[in-house]
Amino acid sequence: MKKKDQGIKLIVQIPCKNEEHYLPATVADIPREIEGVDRVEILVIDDGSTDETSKVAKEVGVDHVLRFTNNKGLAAAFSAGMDTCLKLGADIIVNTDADNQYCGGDIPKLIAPILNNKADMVVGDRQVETIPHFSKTKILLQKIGSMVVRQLSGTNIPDATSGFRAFNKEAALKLNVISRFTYTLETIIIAGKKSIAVDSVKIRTNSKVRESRLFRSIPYYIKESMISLFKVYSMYRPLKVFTYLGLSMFSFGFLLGLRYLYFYFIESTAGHVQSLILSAIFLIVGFQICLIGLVSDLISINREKLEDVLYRVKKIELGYNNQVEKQIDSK
Ligand SMILES: Nc1nc2c(ncn2[C@@H]2O[C@H](COP(=O)(O)OP(=O)(O)O)[C@@H](O)[C@H]2O)c(=O)[nH]1
Ligand SMILES: [Mg+2]
Repeated sequence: MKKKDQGIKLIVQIPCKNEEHYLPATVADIPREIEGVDRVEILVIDDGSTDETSKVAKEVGVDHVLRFTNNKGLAAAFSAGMDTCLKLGADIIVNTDADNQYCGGDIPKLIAPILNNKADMVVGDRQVETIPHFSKTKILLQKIGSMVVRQLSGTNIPDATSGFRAFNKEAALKLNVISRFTYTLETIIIAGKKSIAVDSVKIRTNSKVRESRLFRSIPYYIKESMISLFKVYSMYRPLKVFTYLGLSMFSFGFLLGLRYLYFYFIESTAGHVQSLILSAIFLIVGFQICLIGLVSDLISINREKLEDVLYRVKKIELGYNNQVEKQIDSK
């Protein structure tokens, strides 16, 4: 546990799966002395690598290695890393990729808004359109993805899939990730919904050393991203999601019903029973989906309370409960 007089501690976490070849360059690129920070440490999360990632990490001077016995996925590794950083007494956590995609020299720029108390979470903006090795399709997908995330989260982040990020303790305590595939989109939505102050700074990227493992194929990437977005958004705004869905079905059924009544009373033509049945089905199902929305909303209120309890428990566990909140300005 961190002692009070130790100053500001920054931990750079690197989630890794089979990264023995690229990790040394990534670690070498991380500055060990940064203005405004008293100590810089590095944590590698070795997600069940079958190569020598953990050994290499120690050889190149990584301070902490968290090793999983099997592969749990990037989002799980990210969360476990955040937890570990907090336990190691981090005041600021920076996440970066093991393939040296992001320029370590930009870490001071990335953490500046946190040091200046302007943000709780900062996302590095790669300016994807300027990256030479990104295909046109990849750039377009990243742009669309970022736009959707901006809409859903109500934030203004230009590069939502960037893995180069900084968090302060407050943000790290509040972000509970549920996805398995990626934490990038989810954390921005949670930040928006929980009013965590998010900022973005332009950062540089290094040249490509290997193919992306997350962007395995376009359909896979789209599918996983959409599942993650839908799950998280409906978790935080269930009433909205279900009401939109339910009301559109209900409206369709209603219009179909009107059509039946028109034929029955005005035109006095028999038949159209099939459309009446369809109308009834849409009306009933649409109404029930709205009700499911209500129930989900009640459940989500419980989740909010549980998350608040979790936040407080984590603080007690980490020994923060005796520290006066930064925001309180007492005499
Ligand atoms: N923990 C964990 N990390 C992974 C996994 N797959 C990729 N990564 C890490 O995620 C980061 C980004 O992966 P990368 O393949 O470069 O994807 P990119 O961001 O699309 O370039 C790297 O640090 C990888 O080591 C995984 O299954 N588990
Ligand atoms: Mg990469």
